[in-house]
Amino acid sequence: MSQYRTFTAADAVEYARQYGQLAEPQALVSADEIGDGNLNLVFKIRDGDGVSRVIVKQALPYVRCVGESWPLTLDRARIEAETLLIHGALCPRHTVKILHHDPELAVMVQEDLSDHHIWRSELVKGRYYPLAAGQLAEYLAQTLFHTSDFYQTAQLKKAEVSRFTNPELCQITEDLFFSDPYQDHERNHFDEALLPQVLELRNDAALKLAVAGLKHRFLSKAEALLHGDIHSGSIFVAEGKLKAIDAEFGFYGPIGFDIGTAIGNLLLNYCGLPGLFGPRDAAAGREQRLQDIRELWLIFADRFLALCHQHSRDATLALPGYAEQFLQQVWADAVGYCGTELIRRTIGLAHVADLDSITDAEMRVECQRSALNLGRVLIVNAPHIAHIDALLARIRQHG
Ligand code: SR1
Ligand code: MG
Repeated sequence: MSQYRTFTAADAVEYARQYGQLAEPQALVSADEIGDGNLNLVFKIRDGDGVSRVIVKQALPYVRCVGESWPLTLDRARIEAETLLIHGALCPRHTVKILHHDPELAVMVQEDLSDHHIWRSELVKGRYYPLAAGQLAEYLAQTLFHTSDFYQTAQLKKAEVSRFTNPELCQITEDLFFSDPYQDHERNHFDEALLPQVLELRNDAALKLAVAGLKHRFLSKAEALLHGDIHSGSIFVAEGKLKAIDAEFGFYGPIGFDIGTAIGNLLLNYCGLPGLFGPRDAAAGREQRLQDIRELWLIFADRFLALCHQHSRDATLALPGYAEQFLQQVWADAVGYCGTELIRRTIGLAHVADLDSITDAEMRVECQRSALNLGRVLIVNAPHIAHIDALLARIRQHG
């Protein structure tokens, strides 16, 4: 029986030899720890020519970006592997392949994606992947429809909700998205110049009421097995290809949360582009982001509805018109959650390079202001932003 221990590079090589499903496992000779996320160890396992062949990922018993003072369940590694295995079965083209996992060691072996790049890093460099938004929409439609009540039987769905109950990781989201940014909290950090706007957010009663509703729906709407953290740093892209990774926040939650997180990260890039490239050179990229967002929603809605019409197994939910009505609620949730992502990534614990890597301090603050302003507008007005073109109009007006 395996017992948890934190892997060294040598342990990771040995593990990859055993479980990496390679024809010549002894060809694996070295490992680099390359984890730059907030939570885990990630080893690239290389052969004698230095070529990366497989990835070994291990959860640490604490939050890596904070340290041992913030302990965190190792069960997240099981949840991540099992979520990716399910998502991989439903949408193999756009989900990283899990070759092996061990819940006790909190470790998994994944396919190597060295020929891909993290989407956020590419967006920050101004590189455009025209198919990515549509591919992400396909991933979201397939995974969210097939794990929803439209498709799963009520009995199985309830068992799955229990298997994917993820209280500690959900609490991180509950705190970081819906609480910290709206109060004085030691986890928050932001430029002093933003303080007046931050204080306005904390005193905005209508905003806080809308955020309470979003938090309540996050806590209670078990609609589908979400990725739970589908930002542009959890997505690998290459020309014509896209793969989702990093699903440790997976749980049964509101479908609009995944959609809103995805759109929110494209919008963070939209807000940051003038600071990254200068206002004039940013115009084309900003237009691309708006088209990405339009495509993401329209393709998701089209695919999700087609799946409902063709494959719904619940006779009551298959009633003509019900899927359309349901999708309208998903849309309203998505707009609201998108707003919370904009705000928490600007003033909360976990920031993004789209804003924070802007070198000119004044421009950086200006871009952060626009992200905060847009986030507030979207949260407060979500119920009145009826469709994608109304959203794009609001973004053009406030972003
Ligand atoms: C303490 S974890 C901070 C953030 O990193 C993850 O990627 C999630 O987005 C989480 O909110
Ligand atoms: Mg992650």
